[in-house]
Amino acid sequence: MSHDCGFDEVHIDAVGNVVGLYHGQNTHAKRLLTGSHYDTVRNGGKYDGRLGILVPMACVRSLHQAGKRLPFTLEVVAFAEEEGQRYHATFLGSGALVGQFDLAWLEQCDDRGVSMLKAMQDAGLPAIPTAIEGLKRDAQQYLGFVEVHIEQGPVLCEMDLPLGIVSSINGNARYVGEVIGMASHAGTTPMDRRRDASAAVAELLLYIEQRAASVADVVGTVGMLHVPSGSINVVPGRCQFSLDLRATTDADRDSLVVDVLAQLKHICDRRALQFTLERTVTASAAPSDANLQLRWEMAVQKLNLPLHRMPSGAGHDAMKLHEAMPQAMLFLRGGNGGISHNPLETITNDDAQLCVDAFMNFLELSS
Ligand code: HGY
Ligand code: MN
Ligand code: MN
Repeated sequence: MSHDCGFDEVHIDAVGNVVGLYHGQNTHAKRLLTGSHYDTVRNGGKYDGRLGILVPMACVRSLHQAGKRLPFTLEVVAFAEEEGQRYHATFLGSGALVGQFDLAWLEQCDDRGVSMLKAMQDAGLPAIPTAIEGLKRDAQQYLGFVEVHIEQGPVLCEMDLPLGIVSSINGNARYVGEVIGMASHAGTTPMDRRRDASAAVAELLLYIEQRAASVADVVGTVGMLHVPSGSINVVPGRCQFSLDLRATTDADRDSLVVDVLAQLKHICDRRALQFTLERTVTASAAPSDANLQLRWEMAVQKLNLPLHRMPSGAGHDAMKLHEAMPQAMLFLRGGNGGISHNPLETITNDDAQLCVDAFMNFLELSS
């Protein structure tokens, strides 16, 4: 994001978000906020997040080259951290814009013992509470937030559609936990005398798989499993794990959470094990704003493309901005069957161009 791309102002904010402003005809006019995240999951793809930064940048460049100004200022934000990989601070960048940066996060240490505070300072960020709290946007100054994102699933690919209209973003609850049993000799401990922590987590994982599969659009994932200082010939006395539980409604999400936590307790009681559990993410389901969604639909129809409305199984920065202002998203088809959070994530140039064209239509329809 730079001045030669056409932005009038560009800066890095107190938490590492990169913010670009393309002034409107009247600098006192309301702003339209857009953007996405530039961080990725470990061993992720190239387009998750970044597409939603590069597409509005391409629009700014076209507007600048044409000497065209919109009736509103376009504010493009590249969010510093959405995935919550290094620290348990999901939606860190977008959360700061809605006043939800938890200052306690600064004390969190990563797996090398580096605190978030030090990591921010090493990156040249002020990392001081007043600067961070000052990032909160006044929602009254905004028309809303729009985000372009790859679908990260197979739907548009299988329907052979380049663009999709997001109707709602699924609600999400995440936990990190540990089951504690007793390490013992793998050769001499009889099967009925073990307090095997990893067997308990395995039992929970299979429960989650069948419980989630029993309700439409509900998903549950144990993405991280770790036996600390495990050995091939030792019954695991500890097993760390994560939970990622999602549904299209908060009610379905919460019902899944209740069942999974009850099953965890039941398994540990039966096996005479203990467990710890920390909730790290609670993100409410985020229905799209009807007016902004309609404008996306009109923008896509202007390209003579069919409309397909769909929920988002993935979480996005838009669900954070949803807590402060109207939001709506546009999906772009992913290649390779829509695989994502994987280096095989891919898009085509033609589809990317359609996405830019749809965004330009959206801006014109908003003018
Ligand atoms: O996990 C998600 O849904 C997103 O990639 N943060
Ligand atoms: Mn992601
Ligand atoms: Mn993403």
